[in-house]
Amino acid sequence: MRYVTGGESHGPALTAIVSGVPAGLEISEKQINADLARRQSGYGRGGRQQIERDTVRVLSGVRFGKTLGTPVTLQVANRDWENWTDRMAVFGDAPEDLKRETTPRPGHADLLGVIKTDTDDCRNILERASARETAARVAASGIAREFLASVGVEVYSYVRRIGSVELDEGGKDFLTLPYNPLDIETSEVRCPDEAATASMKRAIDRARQDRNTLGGEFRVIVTGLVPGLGGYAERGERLTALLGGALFSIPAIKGVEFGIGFDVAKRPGSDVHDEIVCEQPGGFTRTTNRAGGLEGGMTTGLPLVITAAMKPIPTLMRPLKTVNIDTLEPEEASKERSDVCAVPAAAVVAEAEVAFVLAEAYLEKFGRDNMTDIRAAIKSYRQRVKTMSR
Ligand code: EPS
Repeated sequence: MRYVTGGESHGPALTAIVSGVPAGLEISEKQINADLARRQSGYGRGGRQQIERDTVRVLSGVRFGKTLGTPVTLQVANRDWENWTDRMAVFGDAPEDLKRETTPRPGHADLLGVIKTDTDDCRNILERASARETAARVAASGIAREFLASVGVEVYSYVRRIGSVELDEGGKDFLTLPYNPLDIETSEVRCPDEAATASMKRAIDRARQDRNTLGGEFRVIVTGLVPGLGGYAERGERLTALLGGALFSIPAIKGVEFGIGFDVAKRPGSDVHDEIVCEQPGGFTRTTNRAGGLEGGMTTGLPLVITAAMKPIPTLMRPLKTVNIDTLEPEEASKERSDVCAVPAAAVVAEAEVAFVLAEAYLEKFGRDNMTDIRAAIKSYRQRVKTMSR
């Protein structure tokens, strides 16, 4: 299963085409819209989210609510487009009074995009480098999520840090989902703890007053996976690499850790690896989940635990110094309407990316044509794994 997206932030729409989708998978527009709404939410978002009401339109690949096994085309309209029809016109000349963006923001793709594409307007870059594109990713991954749900896999995310405010997670073993999903979904920053939520919101308020921005950390947790997804034999099948790559493809993601993450470098081997036991019924499992559900590039069957760090958004209301690309004189970087903090939204986008990689890993292992054969293959594999451990 693969996807490609098209669309500018202030163009008419964002589009995603998902190919390699098996036939017979039930798709719910409502579910995709719920994920789109989760991506739009979060304390610290900017004015754009007041304009948009992201909803999906499915244009191909689905009939009577089920996939046909053909490419699925999904579209999310940009409501803001109507305010940009002249400045973002697809054809015709630029308006006489068009104000080009000539002061690239440090930390954004502006400057290097201008150099790379030989343009004199940072808008040509920022329209696509904008995290608005992630709405198309979330829509596309709706297909992957439906697939995973239909084989018993659930994908969650929560925020564990905003700036210097960290959720105290002492004592969590990650052998199961450590929080109640409702506590996550009802927090304005996707943090399952009320006191931490309040502190994070205060930190965002302070950053806004200071005309600054904040990054943070979030976790994605996936439950219900079969062991042995991915592979150890080829670089392109190691899930650690595929998941890491997918997460690093999200704008502003600067770090990804699995399980105890960088702590592996500090601890002795006996405090890093997870001892193997065989339970009846159930089969092979582990007493700890420090590896975060991946060993040798494959799933262990325990929850997948991934932590990612997001940098603060580079659009600052108290801008950093830059150089004007017309005059080559020092100037302040451009100020665009933007978010103070988008960590909760990035967590939802990360769920989407992780879901896509895992859905593809299932299809690689269990076949791609139709849901009946795939479900049968998973059932028989689960049975074999159980029998092996008797
Ligand atoms: C975003 C839409 C954008 C930004 C933000 C994310 O809308 P606008 O540029 O019209 O305000 O709010 O984009 C960025 C953070 C960025 O760096 O470009 C969205 O829908 O997620």
